[in-house]
Amino acid sequence: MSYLGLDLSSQSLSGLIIDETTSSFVAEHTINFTKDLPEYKTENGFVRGENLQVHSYPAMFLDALDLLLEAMRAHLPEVQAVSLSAQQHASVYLNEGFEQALKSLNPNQNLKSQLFSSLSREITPIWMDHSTTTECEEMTQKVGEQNVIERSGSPYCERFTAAQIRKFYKTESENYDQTQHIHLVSSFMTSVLAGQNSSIDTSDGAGMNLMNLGTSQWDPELLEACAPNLATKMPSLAPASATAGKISTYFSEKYGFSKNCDVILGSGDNPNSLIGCGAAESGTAVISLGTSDTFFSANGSNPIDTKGLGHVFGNPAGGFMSLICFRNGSLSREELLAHYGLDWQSAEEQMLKTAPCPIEEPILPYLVDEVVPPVKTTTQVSDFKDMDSAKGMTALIESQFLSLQLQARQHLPEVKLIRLTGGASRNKAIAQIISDIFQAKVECIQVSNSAALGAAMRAGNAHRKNDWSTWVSAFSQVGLSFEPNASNAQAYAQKSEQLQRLIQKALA
Ligand code: XUL
Repeated sequence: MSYLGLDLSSQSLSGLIIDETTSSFVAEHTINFTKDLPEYKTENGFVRGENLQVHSYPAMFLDALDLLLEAMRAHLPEVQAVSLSAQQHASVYLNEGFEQALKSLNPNQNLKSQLFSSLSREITPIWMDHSTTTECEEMTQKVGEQNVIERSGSPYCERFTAAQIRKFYKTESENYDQTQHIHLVSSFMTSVLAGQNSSIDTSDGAGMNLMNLGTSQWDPELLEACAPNLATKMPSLAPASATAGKISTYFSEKYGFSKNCDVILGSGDNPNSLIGCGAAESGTAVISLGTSDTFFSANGSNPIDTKGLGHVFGNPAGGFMSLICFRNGSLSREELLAHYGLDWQSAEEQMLKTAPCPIEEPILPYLVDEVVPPVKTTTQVSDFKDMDSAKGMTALIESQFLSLQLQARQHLPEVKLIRLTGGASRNKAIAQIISDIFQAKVECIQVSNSAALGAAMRAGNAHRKNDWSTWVSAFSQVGLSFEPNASNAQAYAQKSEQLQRLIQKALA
């Protein structure tokens, strides 16, 4: 019995097939947006516009899906169920032709040519877009900060869908009026796979500032504050384990899927990663090292983070998860790496010999505006010119995780076990620094794409209706693990205090 998990991240679309019977990984493939679809002229998979706008293209996602399934076709006939993970918050806008276009997809043509005319907006604003401060302020004024936190689990945030929808309505009102369905990327791609308009799953739906966490339904007051007639444009909400339908005949005829293959609702990358990392029960924190770094953990049935320091999303296994997102993740680390002309392997060797960094003061690690703490860009790679590469890389990475720990502490005062995932989780130096800073055991799960794994596990679990533990013990295997070095505890505690003072100064 095999299951396909798809992961549409900021930079790529990946597929991972797992086999439940043999507890094995069958196939994996990735389409890199920038490299494999150069006609969209993206950099790292997205486009930076003016005034902090960042967008991607739904048409590119469709092209990537055709390319990926073509490459994986040998394994697709065995797939019993498929589900998808996608970057959170990003929205896709569709007109009245969408449902009919889905129903009449012709396998002799590609997806893009048949669905392009259903888009009422050519771009999708993604989670890196920071251009909607005014819209956040307007909605906060109407609803009240504490009220939106208690209803939706987060204060109004620039990257969240409500602020993006409001901006679209304000700046392109005609196109907004033409819009009949507003999807998240996860529910858009799920609709395509199932050949019918899909529900949004409540885990990813919680990242929109529109869903009421208490009722798991759209919140009329939040919809009203966002844009006119919004209730008529929102798909229904359903749990992540719900079935969107059987796979569309486009995919069975073109790529050889069985006609019986189930499509399980898609969800966000962080909720999927929680599952893939085997952390769906409270007690284990996850740090995901990707384009953004995120810190998250399951938090039982308690939906409220009254301080609104981070966000509360749904846990696809039931209950809720809390999450903090940091914009200075891998791209900032890689910018400095490129400045030193290093590759990760040599940087890792140098850093293992250098941590803790011998420089006296930590450096503010914000090469781009940060979400939490809300500090504007403080640092450029040229600020590292007086440090050799070993010190510079160590200084940046230590400060990134000291900053992350300062925020994480406010959610989870005591962290005993961290599961590490994402591209950079293969780096032993980074893992050891995290273990030393938190003075906690760090375990790296063997599969680096825990979001695709989580989607595949969700597909399997929803199809088989069996226990999560079966999937976790078979697939969320721990590879390397790191014990905290007690002799570094004091140096990091001191640096943490210094960094906190620097942050307070930057915020003043
Ligand atoms: C979470 C967030 C990011 C994206 C990245 O709130 O914005 O982690 O989901 O894909």
